[in-house]
Amino acid sequence: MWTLETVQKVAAVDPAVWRAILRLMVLARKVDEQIIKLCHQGRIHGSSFTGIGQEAISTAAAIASQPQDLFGPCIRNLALHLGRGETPLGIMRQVLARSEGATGGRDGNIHHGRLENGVYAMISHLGAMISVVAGGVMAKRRQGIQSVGVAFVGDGTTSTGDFHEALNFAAVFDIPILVIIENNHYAYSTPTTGQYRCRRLIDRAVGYGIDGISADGNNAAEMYVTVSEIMEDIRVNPRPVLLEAETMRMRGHGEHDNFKYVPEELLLLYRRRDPINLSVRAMASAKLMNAEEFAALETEIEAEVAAAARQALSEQEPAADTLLRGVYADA
Ligand SMILES: Cc1ncc(C[n+]2csc(CCOP(=O)(O)OP(=O)(O)O)c2C)c(N)n1
Ligand SMILES: [Mg+2]
Repeated sequence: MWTLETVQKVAAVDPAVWRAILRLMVLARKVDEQIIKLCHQGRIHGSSFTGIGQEAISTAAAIASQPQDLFGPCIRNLALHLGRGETPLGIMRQVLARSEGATGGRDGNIHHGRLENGVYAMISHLGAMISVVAGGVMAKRRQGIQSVGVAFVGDGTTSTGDFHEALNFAAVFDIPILVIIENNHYAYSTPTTGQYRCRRLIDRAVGYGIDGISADGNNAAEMYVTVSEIMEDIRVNPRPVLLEAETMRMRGHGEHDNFKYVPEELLLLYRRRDPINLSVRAMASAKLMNAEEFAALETEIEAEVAAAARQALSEQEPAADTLLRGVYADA
Protein backbone atom coordinates (compact mmCIF):
# COMPACT_ATOMS: atom_id res chain seq x y z
CA MET A 1 0.00 0.00 0.00
CA TRP A 2 1.46 3.37 -0.98
CA THR A 3 1.81 6.14 1.56
CA LEU A 4 1.00 9.72 0.60
CA GLU A 5 4.75 10.38 0.67
CA THR A 6 5.38 7.64 -1.95
CA VAL A 7 2.58 8.98 -4.15
CA GLN A 8 4.17 12.44 -4.02
CA LYS A 9 7.65 11.13 -4.78
CA VAL A 10 6.44 9.06 -7.71
CA ALA A 11 4.49 12.02 -9.09
CA ALA A 12 7.69 14.06 -8.91
CA VAL A 13 9.72 11.68 -11.13
CA ASP A 14 11.17 13.73 -13.98
CA PRO A 15 9.35 13.09 -17.31
CA ALA A 16 12.71 12.42 -19.03
CA VAL A 17 13.49 9.74 -16.41
CA TRP A 18 10.03 8.21 -16.90
CA ARG A 19 10.68 7.96 -20.65
CA ALA A 20 14.12 6.44 -20.07
CA ILE A 21 12.58 3.86 -17.71
CA LEU A 22 9.90 2.89 -20.23
CA ARG A 23 12.36 2.73 -23.13
CA LEU A 24 14.75 0.45 -21.23
CA MET A 25 11.97 -1.88 -20.09
CA VAL A 26 10.61 -2.17 -23.64
CA LEU A 27 14.11 -2.73 -25.05
CA ALA A 28 14.78 -5.53 -22.55
CA ARG A 29 11.37 -7.11 -23.27
CA LYS A 30 11.92 -7.07 -27.04
CA VAL A 31 15.46 -8.47 -26.72
CA ASP A 32 14.17 -11.23 -24.41
CA GLU A 33 11.38 -12.04 -26.90
CA GLN A 34 13.95 -12.23 -29.67
CA ILE A 35 16.07 -14.58 -27.55
CA ILE A 36 13.04 -16.83 -26.97
CA LYS A 37 12.38 -16.96 -30.71
CA LEU A 38 16.00 -17.82 -31.53
CA CYS A 39 16.06 -20.43 -28.76
CA HIS A 40 12.96 -22.22 -30.06
CA GLN A 41 14.37 -22.06 -33.59
CA GLY A 42 17.29 -24.11 -32.29
CA ARG A 43 19.83 -21.37 -33.02
CA ILE A 44 21.02 -21.00 -29.41
CA HIS A 45 23.20 -23.64 -27.77
CA GLY A 46 21.63 -24.81 -24.51
CA SER A 47 18.67 -23.13 -22.85
CA SER A 48 17.76 -19.47 -22.50
CA PHE A 49 16.81 -17.60 -19.36
CA THR A 50 14.79 -14.41 -19.48
CA GLY A 51 13.56 -11.67 -17.17
CA ILE A 52 10.14 -11.16 -18.72
CA GLY A 53 7.85 -9.52 -16.15
CA GLN A 54 10.77 -8.44 -13.93
CA GLU A 55 12.18 -5.61 -16.09
CA ALA A 56 11.24 -2.79 -13.70
CA ILE A 57 13.72 -3.99 -11.07
CA SER A 58 16.91 -3.99 -13.16
CA THR A 59 15.75 -0.88 -14.98
CA ALA A 60 15.40 1.06 -11.73
CA ALA A 61 18.92 0.12 -10.63
CA ALA A 62 20.52 0.90 -14.00
CA ILE A 63 18.82 4.29 -14.30
CA ALA A 64 19.48 5.26 -10.68
CA SER A 65 23.18 4.36 -10.93
CA GLN A 66 26.32 6.38 -11.53
CA PRO A 67 29.16 5.29 -13.85
CA GLN A 68 31.46 4.18 -10.98
CA ASP A 69 28.87 1.77 -9.51
CA LEU A 70 29.30 -2.00 -9.60
CA PHE A 71 26.73 -4.71 -10.30
CA GLY A 72 26.37 -8.43 -9.74
CA PRO A 73 23.60 -9.59 -12.05
CA CYS A 74 21.86 -12.94 -11.90
CA ILE A 75 19.96 -14.64 -14.73
CA ARG A 76 17.01 -12.24 -15.09
CA ASN A 77 18.80 -8.91 -15.40
CA LEU A 78 18.96 -8.23 -19.12
CA ALA A 79 17.64 -4.68 -18.51
CA LEU A 80 20.63 -4.06 -16.25
CA HIS A 81 23.13 -5.10 -18.94
CA LEU A 82 21.37 -2.91 -21.50
CA GLY A 83 20.94 -0.01 -19.10
CA ARG A 84 24.65 -0.04 -18.27
CA GLY A 85 25.76 0.18 -21.88
CA GLU A 86 25.58 -3.27 -23.47
CA THR A 87 23.89 -3.07 -26.87
CA PRO A 88 21.18 -5.29 -28.37
CA LEU A 89 23.80 -6.38 -30.91
CA GLY A 90 26.21 -7.26 -28.09
CA ILE A 91 23.49 -9.38 -26.45
CA MET A 92 22.60 -11.12 -29.73
CA ARG A 93 26.26 -11.93 -30.31
CA GLN A 94 26.53 -13.27 -26.78
CA VAL A 95 23.46 -15.54 -26.89
CA LEU A 96 24.39 -16.81 -30.35
CA ALA A 97 27.97 -17.48 -29.15
CA ARG A 98 29.54 -15.25 -31.78
CA SER A 99 33.21 -14.27 -31.54
CA GLU A 100 32.38 -10.61 -30.91
CA GLY A 101 30.12 -11.31 -27.91
CA ALA A 102 31.22 -10.38 -24.37
CA THR A 103 32.63 -13.87 -23.72
CA GLY A 104 33.94 -14.36 -27.26
CA GLY A 105 31.47 -17.15 -27.94
CA ARG A 106 32.31 -19.05 -24.73
CA ASP A 107 28.92 -18.99 -23.07
CA GLY A 108 25.21 -18.57 -23.65
CA ASN A 109 22.87 -15.92 -22.37
CA ILE A 110 23.63 -15.62 -18.69
CA HIS A 111 27.31 -15.78 -17.68
CA HIS A 112 28.40 -12.51 -19.16
CA GLY A 113 29.10 -8.93 -18.16
CA ARG A 114 31.37 -6.05 -19.07
CA LEU A 115 33.75 -4.65 -16.51
CA GLU A 116 33.88 -1.36 -18.42
CA ASN A 117 30.14 -1.04 -17.63
CA GLY A 118 30.71 -1.98 -13.98
CA VAL A 119 28.85 -5.25 -14.55
CA TYR A 120 30.57 -8.43 -13.38
CA ALA A 121 29.96 -11.60 -15.35
CA MET A 122 27.89 -13.82 -13.09
CA ILE A 123 28.77 -17.33 -12.10
CA SER A 124 26.01 -19.85 -11.52
CA HIS A 125 26.64 -20.52 -7.84
CA LEU A 126 23.67 -18.79 -6.28
CA GLY A 127 24.59 -16.13 -3.73
CA ALA A 128 28.26 -15.99 -4.74
CA MET A 129 27.97 -12.68 -6.57
CA ILE A 130 27.08 -10.71 -3.43
CA SER A 131 30.60 -11.09 -2.01
CA VAL A 132 32.14 -10.35 -5.39
CA VAL A 133 30.29 -7.02 -5.57
CA ALA A 134 31.02 -6.27 -1.90
CA GLY A 135 34.74 -6.86 -2.51
CA GLY A 136 34.71 -4.73 -5.65
CA VAL A 137 33.05 -1.84 -3.83
CA MET A 138 35.50 -2.17 -0.94
CA ALA A 139 38.39 -1.91 -3.39
CA LYS A 140 36.91 1.15 -5.13
CA ARG A 141 36.32 2.87 -1.79
CA ARG A 142 39.95 2.28 -0.82
CA GLN A 143 40.89 4.05 -4.05
CA GLY A 144 38.74 6.99 -2.92
CA ILE A 145 35.97 6.32 -5.47
CA GLN A 146 32.40 6.84 -4.20
CA SER A 147 31.11 3.60 -5.61
CA VAL A 148 27.93 1.77 -4.61
CA GLY A 149 27.25 -1.91 -5.37
CA VAL A 150 24.05 -3.65 -6.34
CA ALA A 151 23.68 -7.43 -6.26
CA PHE A 152 20.58 -9.19 -7.58
CA VAL A 153 19.39 -12.44 -6.03
CA GLY A 154 16.26 -14.55 -6.21
CA ASP A 155 14.03 -15.83 -3.41
CA GLY A 156 15.67 -19.27 -3.73
CA THR A 157 19.13 -17.73 -3.46
CA THR A 158 18.32 -16.42 0.01
CA SER A 159 18.52 -20.04 1.25
CA THR A 160 22.24 -20.31 0.44
CA GLY A 161 25.12 -20.00 2.88
CA ASP A 162 26.81 -17.46 0.61
CA PHE A 163 23.84 -15.09 1.00
CA HIS A 164 24.23 -15.15 4.77
CA GLU A 165 28.03 -14.86 4.81
CA ALA A 166 28.07 -11.97 2.35
CA LEU A 167 25.38 -9.96 4.15
CA ASN A 168 27.04 -10.43 7.51
CA PHE A 169 30.43 -9.45 6.06
CA ALA A 170 29.00 -6.37 4.34
CA ALA A 171 27.22 -5.33 7.56
CA VAL A 172 30.35 -5.68 9.70
CA PHE A 173 32.49 -3.68 7.24
CA ASP A 174 29.80 -1.08 6.39
CA ILE A 175 30.04 -1.83 2.69
CA PRO A 176 27.63 0.25 0.58
CA ILE A 177 25.86 -2.52 -1.25
CA LEU A 178 22.19 -2.85 -2.10
CA VAL A 179 21.12 -6.48 -2.23
CA ILE A 180 17.89 -6.74 -4.21
CA ILE A 181 15.88 -9.91 -3.71
CA GLU A 182 13.71 -10.40 -6.78
CA ASN A 183 11.01 -12.44 -5.09
CA ASN A 184 9.32 -13.96 -8.14
CA HIS A 185 7.38 -16.68 -6.27
CA TYR A 186 9.46 -19.59 -7.57
CA ALA A 187 12.97 -21.00 -7.48
CA TYR A 188 12.83 -23.34 -10.44
CA SER A 189 9.71 -25.38 -9.48
CA THR A 190 9.88 -24.64 -5.73
CA PRO A 191 7.28 -22.10 -4.57
CA THR A 192 8.20 -19.69 -1.79
CA THR A 193 6.05 -21.76 0.62
CA GLY A 194 8.66 -24.51 0.23
CA GLN A 195 11.57 -22.09 0.52
CA TYR A 196 11.29 -20.16 3.80
CA ARG A 197 9.14 -19.72 6.90
CA CYS A 198 9.59 -15.99 7.60
CA ARG A 199 6.75 -13.72 6.51
CA ARG A 200 8.88 -11.44 4.39
CA LEU A 201 12.50 -12.11 3.45
CA ILE A 202 13.48 -8.67 4.68
CA ASP A 203 12.48 -9.78 8.18
CA ARG A 204 15.95 -11.35 8.14
CA ALA A 205 17.62 -7.94 7.85
CA VAL A 206 17.30 -7.37 11.59
CA GLY A 207 19.52 -10.43 12.15
CA TYR A 208 22.30 -8.71 10.22
CA GLY A 209 21.70 -5.35 11.88
CA ILE A 210 20.81 -3.72 8.57
CA ASP A 211 17.78 -2.03 7.04
CA GLY A 212 15.25 -4.11 5.09
CA ILE A 213 12.85 -2.40 2.71
CA SER A 214 10.14 -3.80 0.46
CA ALA A 215 8.82 -2.47 -2.84
CA ASP A 216 6.46 -3.49 -5.60
CA GLY A 217 8.80 -4.96 -8.20
CA ASN A 218 6.24 -4.48 -10.99
CA ASN A 219 5.78 -0.78 -10.33
CA ALA A 220 8.64 0.89 -12.20
CA ALA A 221 8.19 4.32 -10.63
CA GLU A 222 8.09 2.94 -7.11
CA MET A 223 11.14 0.79 -7.84
CA TYR A 224 13.03 3.75 -9.27
CA VAL A 225 12.20 6.07 -6.36
CA THR A 226 13.06 3.39 -3.79
CA VAL A 227 16.30 2.24 -5.41
CA SER A 228 17.60 5.73 -6.13
CA GLU A 229 16.92 6.87 -2.56
CA ILE A 230 18.75 3.86 -1.13
CA MET A 231 21.70 4.18 -3.52
CA GLU A 232 22.18 7.88 -2.82
CA ASP A 233 21.84 7.31 0.92
CA ILE A 234 24.38 4.48 1.14
CA ARG A 235 26.73 6.38 -1.19
CA VAL A 236 27.27 8.97 1.56
CA ASN A 237 26.39 6.82 4.57
CA PRO A 238 28.00 3.47 3.64
CA ARG A 239 26.19 0.31 4.73
CA PRO A 240 24.39 -2.64 3.15
CA VAL A 241 20.62 -2.57 2.63
CA LEU A 242 18.32 -5.45 1.78
CA LEU A 243 15.46 -4.68 -0.61
CA GLU A 244 12.75 -7.22 -1.39
CA ALA A 245 11.02 -6.56 -4.70
CA GLU A 246 7.87 -8.60 -5.11
CA THR A 247 7.34 -9.73 -8.70
CA MET A 248 6.54 -12.80 -10.80
CA ARG A 249 8.54 -15.02 -13.14
CA MET A 250 6.32 -15.00 -16.23
CA ARG A 251 8.02 -17.90 -18.02
CA GLY A 252 9.66 -21.14 -16.96
CA HIS A 253 12.96 -21.19 -15.14
CA GLY A 254 14.45 -21.37 -18.62
CA GLU A 255 12.98 -22.05 -22.03
CA HIS A 256 13.38 -25.81 -21.42
CA ASP A 257 10.84 -25.60 -18.57
CA ASN A 258 7.11 -25.58 -19.47
CA PHE A 259 6.22 -24.24 -15.95
CA LYS A 260 2.99 -26.27 -15.77
CA TYR A 261 3.45 -26.27 -11.99
CA VAL A 262 2.61 -22.53 -11.82
CA PRO A 263 -1.14 -21.97 -11.25
CA GLU A 264 -2.77 -20.22 -14.22
CA GLU A 265 -4.53 -17.75 -11.86
CA LEU A 266 -1.19 -16.52 -10.55
CA LEU A 267 0.09 -15.85 -14.06
CA LEU A 268 -3.18 -14.14 -14.93
CA LEU A 269 -2.91 -11.89 -11.90
CA TYR A 270 0.59 -10.78 -12.89
CA ARG A 271 -0.27 -10.48 -16.58
CA ARG A 272 -2.64 -7.75 -15.42
CA ARG A 273 0.23 -6.26 -13.42
CA ASP A 274 2.73 -6.26 -16.28
CA PRO A 275 5.36 -3.60 -15.46
CA ILE A 276 5.39 -2.15 -18.97
CA ASN A 277 1.61 -1.90 -19.25
CA LEU A 278 1.37 -0.37 -15.78
CA SER A 279 3.97 2.25 -16.73
CA VAL A 280 2.29 3.05 -20.04
CA ARG A 281 -1.00 3.59 -18.21
CA ALA A 282 0.63 5.76 -15.54
CA MET A 283 2.41 7.82 -18.19
CA ALA A 284 -0.78 8.20 -20.21
CA SER A 285 -2.71 9.47 -17.20
CA ALA A 286 0.12 11.93 -16.42
CA LYS A 287 -0.04 13.02 -20.10
CA LEU A 288 3.59 12.02 -20.65
CA MET A 289 2.94 9.63 -23.54
CA ASN A 290 -0.09 8.69 -25.62
CA ALA A 291 -0.95 5.39 -27.33
CA GLU A 292 0.47 6.41 -30.72
CA GLU A 293 3.76 7.50 -29.20
CA PHE A 294 4.05 4.19 -27.35
CA ALA A 295 3.27 2.22 -30.51
CA ALA A 296 5.97 4.19 -32.36
CA LEU A 297 8.48 3.47 -29.59
CA GLU A 298 7.69 -0.26 -29.76
CA THR A 299 8.04 -0.34 -33.56
CA GLU A 300 11.37 1.50 -33.44
CA ILE A 301 12.78 -0.84 -30.79
CA GLU A 302 11.50 -3.97 -32.55
CA ALA A 303 13.30 -2.87 -35.72
CA GLU A 304 16.53 -2.21 -33.81
CA VAL A 305 16.41 -5.62 -32.13
CA ALA A 306 15.55 -7.47 -35.35
CA ALA A 307 18.48 -5.76 -37.12
CA ALA A 308 20.80 -6.77 -34.27
CA ALA A 309 19.67 -10.39 -34.55
CA ARG A 310 20.15 -10.40 -38.34
CA GLN A 311 23.63 -8.93 -37.97
CA ALA A 312 24.70 -11.45 -35.28
CA LEU A 313 23.25 -14.37 -37.26
CA SER A 314 25.36 -13.33 -40.25
CA GLU A 315 28.56 -13.50 -38.17
CA GLN A 316 30.78 -16.45 -37.37
CA GLU A 317 31.15 -18.57 -34.24
CA PRO A 318 34.75 -18.58 -32.93
CA ALA A 319 37.26 -20.69 -34.87
CA ALA A 320 37.92 -24.12 -33.33
CA ASP A 321 41.63 -23.41 -32.90
CA THR A 322 40.83 -20.57 -30.48
CA LEU A 323 39.04 -22.99 -28.12
CA LEU A 324 41.64 -22.93 -25.35
CA ARG A 325 42.10 -19.16 -25.39
CA GLY A 326 41.44 -17.78 -21.93
CA VAL A 327 41.62 -21.21 -20.29
CA TYR A 328 45.37 -21.20 -19.56
CA ALA A 329 47.69 -18.24 -19.08
CA ASP A 330 49.49 -17.38 -22.30
CA ALA A 331 53.05 -18.72 -22.16
C1 LIG B 1 24.33 -22.87 -4.86
C2 LIG B 1 23.43 -23.29 -5.99
N1 LIG B 1 22.46 -24.20 -5.77
C3 LIG B 1 21.64 -24.60 -6.78
C4 LIG B 1 21.79 -24.08 -8.04
C5 LIG B 1 20.86 -24.53 -9.19
N2 LIG B 1 19.90 -23.46 -9.51
C6 LIG B 1 20.15 -22.56 -10.50
S1 LIG B 1 18.96 -21.39 -10.60
C7 LIG B 1 18.07 -22.08 -9.34
C8 LIG B 1 16.79 -21.45 -8.86
C9 LIG B 1 17.03 -20.03 -8.42
O1 LIG B 1 15.87 -19.49 -7.89
P1 LIG B 1 15.82 -18.00 -7.42
O2 LIG B 1 16.99 -17.67 -6.56
O3 LIG B 1 14.48 -17.79 -6.81
O4 LIG B 1 15.98 -17.16 -8.78
P2 LIG B 1 14.99 -17.12 -10.03
O5 LIG B 1 15.41 -18.23 -10.96
O6 LIG B 1 13.61 -17.32 -9.55
O7 LIG B 1 15.21 -15.78 -10.65
C10 LIG B 1 18.70 -23.23 -8.84
C11 LIG B 1 18.21 -24.05 -7.73
C12 LIG B 1 22.84 -23.14 -8.24
N3 LIG B 1 23.07 -22.57 -9.41
N4 LIG B 1 23.64 -22.75 -7.19
MG1 LIG C 1 12.80 -16.97 -7.68
